[in-house]
Amino acid sequence: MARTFFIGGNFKLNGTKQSIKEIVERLNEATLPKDVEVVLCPPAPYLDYATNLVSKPQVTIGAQNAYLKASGAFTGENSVEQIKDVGAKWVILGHSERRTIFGEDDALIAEKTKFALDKGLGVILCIGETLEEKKAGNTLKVVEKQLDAAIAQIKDWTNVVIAYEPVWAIGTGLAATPEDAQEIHASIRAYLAKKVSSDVAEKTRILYGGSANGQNAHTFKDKKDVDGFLVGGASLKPEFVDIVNSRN
Ligand code: G2H
Repeated sequence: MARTFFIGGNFKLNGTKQSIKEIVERLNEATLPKDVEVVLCPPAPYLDYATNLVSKPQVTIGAQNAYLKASGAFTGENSVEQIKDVGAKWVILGHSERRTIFGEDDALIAEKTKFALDKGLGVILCIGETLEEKKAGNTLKVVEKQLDAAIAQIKDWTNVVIAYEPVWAIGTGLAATPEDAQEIHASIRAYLAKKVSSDVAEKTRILYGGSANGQNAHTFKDKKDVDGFLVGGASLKPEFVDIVNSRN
């Protein structure tokens, strides 16, 4: 079964109205493959603005985080309902920066995932090991534990995309090799088959994230379990278009 190539652009805490306009307009004007799904994730203040700028059907907007309450006394948070209200379709959950800087654990991320899916947002669920965990040979143990929490909460996987992002590769310029990424992605897919179902394993997109860029994206082209990328730094640059086109 062919899984639609998926490219997420995680702007993190970067961007202004001007720079976000330039990124979206670059995509609006580019020739993109029809069978690609692009999700741009600007900081929350720009979700509405970005939603109104996109003109291509294969490009939508996503948030970088969402809380698990619809409304109320939760200063500083953004709700799934508000994210949907401004036209965004996706949310990134479980990014390593949320886990390490903001102390989000597997249980909270799983709960947020369930909440967002129940309300109709797609979820880009991030998992990945640290350098210490990799060196100790614990990569699979770590990602399986992260997945276990989500598996316990997710009933319908249709709107879930998994992003495998080794923490040691994030923002370092040191991407995993295509061979290593393929091996981990295949293991993640096998784990989904074992713990959820072979159908979900077959259909769920597994993205690679961690220093993906315009130079290296095409080297993952023939890796059958790499279904796209979650791109950070390079999503702010013109080379993002090359990543979107990297399967051509
Ligand atoms: C990993 C990735 C995007 P970068 O965080 O989620 O960022 O491509 O800058 O490593």
